[in-house]
Amino acid sequence: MPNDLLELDHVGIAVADLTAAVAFHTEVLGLRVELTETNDEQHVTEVMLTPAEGGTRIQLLEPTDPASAIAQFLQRSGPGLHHIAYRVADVVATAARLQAEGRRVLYPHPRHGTAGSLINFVHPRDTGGVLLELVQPRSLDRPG
Ligand code: CMX
Ligand code: CO
Repeated sequence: MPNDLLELDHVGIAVADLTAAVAFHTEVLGLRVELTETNDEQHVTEVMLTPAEGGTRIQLLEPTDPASAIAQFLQRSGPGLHHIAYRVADVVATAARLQAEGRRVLYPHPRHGTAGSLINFVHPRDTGGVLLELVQPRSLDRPG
């Protein structure tokens, strides 16, 4: 059995109003904002939040471009659950393994994700309906 999906890194939620969504998650749910950043490759502004004892985080995603994946999702489905992200040690290797099994990996090469991570995605039609993100965190020997 493969064992390269190490942890659930985050759950991604598409939002139309980031300020309102952050207010709900902090003031009502009590999550703590870990970081806010704009990702120009993904055309999103995102806020990553952590529950009281840590663990899997929540990623709120607001589109910065009407043609982006998140903007299109909002148009079709409205705000809500968008993807789940697994942490991996080697995103190229895990993507290659899944692709070799005939699943559609969305990028030929990893792109930049949160906090200097490397990311790729597996198409929801090849995973039972859930968009999967693979996240290789930035390591100390791979700055930036
Ligand atoms: N979750 C589940 N199903 C989804 C979905 C989602 N997030 N987005 C689309 N789908 C479904 C649609 O409902 C549709 O289903 P049917 O075939 O049953 O009608 C199908 O997928 C459409 O597939 P498509 O036409 O190939 O693709 P879309 O234009 O809808 O785009 C996707 C979907 C996943 C290819 C696109 O969103 C994408 O490229 N995503 C990767 C990038 C991304 O999501 N970035 C934002 C997050 C950034 C981050 O986490 O850092
Ligand atoms: Co994500």
